[in-house]
Parts: sequence; C-alpha cells; structure tokens
Amino acid sequence: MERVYLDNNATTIVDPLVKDAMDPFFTKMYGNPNSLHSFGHEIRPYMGIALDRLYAGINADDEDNIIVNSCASEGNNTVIKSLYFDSVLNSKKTQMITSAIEHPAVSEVYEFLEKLGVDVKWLPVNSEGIVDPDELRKAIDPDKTALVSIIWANNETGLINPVKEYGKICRENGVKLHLDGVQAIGKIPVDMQDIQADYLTFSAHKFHGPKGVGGLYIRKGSSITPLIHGGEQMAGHRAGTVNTPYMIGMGLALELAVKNLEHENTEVRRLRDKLEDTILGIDEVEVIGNREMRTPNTILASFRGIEGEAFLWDLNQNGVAASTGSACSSESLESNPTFTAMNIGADLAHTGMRFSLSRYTTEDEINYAVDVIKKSVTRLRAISSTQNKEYI
Ligand code: C6P
Repeated sequence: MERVYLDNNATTIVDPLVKDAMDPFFTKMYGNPNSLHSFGHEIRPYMGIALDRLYAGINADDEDNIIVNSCASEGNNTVIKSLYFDSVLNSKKTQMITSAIEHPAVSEVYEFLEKLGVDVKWLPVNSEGIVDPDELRKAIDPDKTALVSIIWANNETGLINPVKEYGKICRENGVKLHLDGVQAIGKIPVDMQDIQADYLTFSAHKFHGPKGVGGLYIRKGSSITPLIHGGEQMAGHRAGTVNTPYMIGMGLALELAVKNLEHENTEVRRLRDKLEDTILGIDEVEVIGNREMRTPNTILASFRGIEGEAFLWDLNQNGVAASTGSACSSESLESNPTFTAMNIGADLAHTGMRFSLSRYTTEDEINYAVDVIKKSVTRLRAISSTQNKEYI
C-alpha cells in the first residue's frame, strides 16, 4: 500500500460523479448566468437543481435563503461581521458570544472585533469537551447580545455540541444563533427545520465536493449585510459572478453525502472504532471525548512521550496522512486549541494526532494504518528514551 489518507476533516477526495457533473460547465455551458443571451440562460436550470439539492440536503424551508459563496471561512466572516455592522456598530447591542473551541474562521474574527472594542464572551467547554447549554443561558443578555456563534461538530475532536438546545435558548431570548456546520454536514443529519438556528455555514470540500465553494444558510426573517458589494448575484447578498460548475458540484455532493449518511454511521464508524481500539491498546494513549458523542469519522489521540511534529513526519514517511489539528494552523507549533480549552496537560497537548476517515476509507487501509501507527510509536519512544539517557 502506497499511501493512506486519514485527514478527511482537512479536505476530502471529490466524488467522481461530482467531477463528471461539473465537467460540461467548464467548456460547453460556460456562460455567465446573469447574461441575457442563450449562453447565460441555459445555465440557470442547472443552478436551480443545485439549489434544490442544497435546500433538501439541510432540510431548509423554501422561504429560507442559501447563499453560495467561496467557503465556510467566508460564510463565518459574513455572519459575524454583518451582525457587528447591523447591531453592534450602531450601538443597538454591545455583546457577542462564542466558544473556546471554535475554528479560527470564527475565533479570529471575534479576536479582531475584540480589538475594535466589542465585548466578546468566550464560553468554556465542560470536562466532556462540550459547550454546556447552561453556560450559554448564563452568558446571554437579551438586551445586549447581538449574536451567538458555536461550532456544531468540532473539527479536531469530532465532538458534537447540543445545538438543538442552543437554538431553544437563543430563540427564548430573541438572540440570533450562528452555527459553524462544516464538520457536521455529511457526517450526522442536519435538519434546519428541527434546529432553531438563524445562520449555518458549510464548505463543499468537506463532503466530497470541490474546494473553493461553500454555503451560507440564512433563516427567513434573518438578514445579512453583504461582505462583498458590487452586484445583484445571490439576491444581493453576495456580489460576484457565481462559480457555476462548483455550485453544481456542491449541490450533487451534498445530495450524495446525505444518501451516504447511513454508510457513514455504520461502516465508517466501524472502521473508525477499529482504528480507535487499536490506538487505545497502545500504552499511555488517550483518545479525547466519548466516541458516542463524536462524529463517526474522527479520532483525536494523544500519545505520551511523542512529539507531535516528529510523529506526523514519521507517519507520513510510512504513507499515513494524519494531522496534528486544523490544517490551517498546522504551521504553528502551538498546542491544539481544543486541548487548551479542555485544560489537557501541555505534554499531552503537544502530541495530539487527528485521524479522520471518509466513505472512501477501506478496511485494508485501516489495517495498514494500524500497523504503521504501532511501529511508529515504538520507534519514536525508543529514540526519545535513548535521547533522555544521553542527557542523564
Ligand atoms: N477545517 C481542518 O483541518 P474552509 O477552509 O473555509 O473551507 O473551512 C474552514 C473551516 C471552518 N469551520 C470548521 C469547523 C472547519 O473544520 C473548517 C476547516 C480544516 O480542520 C481546515 S483548517
């Protein structure tokens, strides 16, 4: 076996059906959908099908809005900055709430707003790695809170937050709720008629669609101020010529992801559990979070006595691709933000290794990965004990 890809929370392979569905829109039907001639007109029915698939995929109401954009980072920035412009800048509200375990596409936006003087409340996580709804209830001030942003499923641990409860609390208090749904979609059911959130963000490349396209769901009655002005595309919510091949690809990718949810929760979960059981069989290893409370594809494990970067390098040398945390913060050697939020000791925090599977992961790949991980841990621990002896 040459290589095994276990970094599907960073990005996924594009489903070949998705790639084929996108193909005609590069060289045959390439018109601008806003053009009035036939090259423009002929694209529109396909965009309609894509939108229908997006609505169905998250069970949005016909009167809700879905904005197609470039990625979830754009969606998160749009929601948070929009509520800042609309509610905080004009002094209607002064406070915004988020959690200690957000992806940087949320946490860094709030850090930026803090520098502008916004009162940002950072909700802690409990010992299980979850944002406790009671903490949210305590932090909300109906007169002051402009927005609550919380990650649905954490990208590092896979831990799933109780978003239905957040929805009820926010609704009772008349406060807008924004969910980062990137790691939930395609792994667990996402039903926007069941969850009382006002905004949901997602990226197609996390569910076997192309990179560079995402979606922002906006509930009927909620609005946004566009981040990008300059045209009437997306009903005036986001200017810029729509990336039609990618929008069409994202629609099909979401439909296929929903069709595969059963497989995700049986077969992918079985392979994940098999890998996890082996990892737990190695001495001095800890897996973060109860597996029943996590997305079915994710493991975040810490291996005492092994330095994370060295481990990643060794796994990669032997054909196994994993990650020490978010791909976008992989160049910093800081400890994993989730570990920090969960108060997990620094020596463990620096060894966090994320293994994330997908519906393309095979049993043979898991067997191979198990073998590589065991040998790598033995090798690296032997090296570190030799080095320690040299210093004595
Ligand atoms: N997380 C990871 O390795 P973009 O890059 O805009 O498509 O997605 C950003 C994003 C937002 N929210 C969550 C929960 C995410 O997991 C991500 C992407 C990847 O964990 C790449 S940094």
